Amino acid sequence: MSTTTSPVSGSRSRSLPDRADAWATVAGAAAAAGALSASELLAGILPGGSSLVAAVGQVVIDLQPPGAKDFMVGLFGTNDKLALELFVLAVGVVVGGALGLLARRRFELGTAGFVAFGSIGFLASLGEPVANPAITVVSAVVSVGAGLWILGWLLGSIASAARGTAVGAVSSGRITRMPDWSRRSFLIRAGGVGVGAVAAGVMGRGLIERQRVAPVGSGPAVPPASETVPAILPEGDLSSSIPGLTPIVMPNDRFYRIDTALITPLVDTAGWSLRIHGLVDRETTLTWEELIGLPMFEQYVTISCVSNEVGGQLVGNAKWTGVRLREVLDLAGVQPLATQLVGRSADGWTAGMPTAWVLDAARDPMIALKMNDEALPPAHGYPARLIVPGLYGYVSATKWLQELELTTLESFDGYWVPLGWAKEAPILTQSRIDTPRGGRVGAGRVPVAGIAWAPDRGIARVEVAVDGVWQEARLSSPISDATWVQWVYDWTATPGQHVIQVRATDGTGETQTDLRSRPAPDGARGWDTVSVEVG
Ligand SMILES: Nc1nc2c(c(=O)[nH]1)N[C@H]1C(S)=C(S)[C@@H](COP(=O)(O)O)O[C@H]1N2
Ligand SMILES: [Mo]
Repeated sequence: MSTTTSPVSGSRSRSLPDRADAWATVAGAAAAAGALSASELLAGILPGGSSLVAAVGQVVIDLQPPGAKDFMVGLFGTNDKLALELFVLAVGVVVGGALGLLARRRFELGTAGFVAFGSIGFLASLGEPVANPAITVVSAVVSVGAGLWILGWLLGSIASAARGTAVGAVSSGRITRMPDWSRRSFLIRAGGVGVGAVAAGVMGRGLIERQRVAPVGSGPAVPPASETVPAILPEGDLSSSIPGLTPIVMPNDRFYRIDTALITPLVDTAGWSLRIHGLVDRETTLTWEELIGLPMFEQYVTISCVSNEVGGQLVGNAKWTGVRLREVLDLAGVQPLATQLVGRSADGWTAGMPTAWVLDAARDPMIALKMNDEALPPAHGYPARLIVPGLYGYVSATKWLQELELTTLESFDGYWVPLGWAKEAPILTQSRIDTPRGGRVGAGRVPVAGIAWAPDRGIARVEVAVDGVWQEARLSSPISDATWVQWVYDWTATPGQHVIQVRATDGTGETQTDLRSRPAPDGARGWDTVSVEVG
């Protein structure tokens, strides 16, 4: 450009690099999105591959950064997982934007950044139990390659537009913008990459989850139980006549799910074994065949998440089939010094519970292999998990079980304990109003109904208050002290605004406190309360 350029056109020509920088940022962000979605798609197509986003997200969960503790407190449900993965994705796209800027100046720098990015994802995926390192390396290389190709392609279109502008600037002395045609074509390309990335990412994640719906065990199937429980008849389930009431047995596909695994671990029964070690007389390892050769029994047990809020849905009742935990522990011989049993999963997660609780003959803790007569769904711990009546899931219900370690209460803390949750956590007595859940109802006879649970003390009584006047509700016949009951109160609703509350009394005679508390550190307290408008 000549030195005679006027100050005005000089300032205009400075706006070109600024715009080109903005476009380079967009190019880098699109390239990062392309790379991440390529990895998602590859992981969906190649079993044993690993999603870069999930791998990095898993590291974030497992590192539990101390500063993020408050954000992390809460036992990973579907929404937390989605939020974390979207966060990782957003960081990836922002870093990609920065790399786009670098790459516009020196493409090697951008390349180095993308390679570093891919390497971090690869290293993160090494911690994933189901990832195959060879497949992961290939998919990381292909993903980074796809990102760099997109970056080069988009930056190339900015560069050619800029060259066109420079020529125009010389000839006309005033064109300082990317011409419309090339800006449009850049935006179409970048937008196309973005749309393609979202589509590939969604499709890839769908394929990944599909791999994990059906059990993959190539070992023999679980034999029928020798000790069975009677089926629940329709007349024993009040939900058949009360719309909105929770069924006695929660179907597997509606059962709540909580765990720290972003991608469901896939465990094959063929290579699976259960190691029982620590303070035992003889360290013992059971293969899948050996485990399913033990006597099999069934029981209904209600499990709950400590993160369940008053009125929340993180509780479920299922028929579990499996072997008695004590029978397995006896094979190894629990030493008297052992005060804690630790369950450890295929993904390294741990739960610690008092041996006094699991060895108490009054209850039947189990290694469950079936849920409602089907092999455990992968999301619920296939092929084997612990079910311990009376304890919250985070201190007991180890899914994808691989190890039982006997130790002392002092010498080990399970996964959630250092994060501020109670070391010992029996399930608190709770009750929930399922219907009406609020809003408007018609006047006249309205069944107020829900469930109540106090595993494994049992439910003695449920009371319902309408506008503060307590009345006893009728209960479904309890399956056992370890399971929830349904309750119904036949209310004659009169026009106006009403407040409905519920409270349960457990088998020891203790009634739920009305003092509300948050779930942390040992479970939420308080009465479920809804307001309804009748008329
Ligand atoms: N391996 C593993 N097992 C786990 C968890 C986990 O994060 N990893 N979460 C526990 C928690 S907090 C609960 S509440 C129950 C939930 O079991 P569900 O998902 O089958 O309902 O699983 C428990 N078992
Ligand atoms: Mo939980």
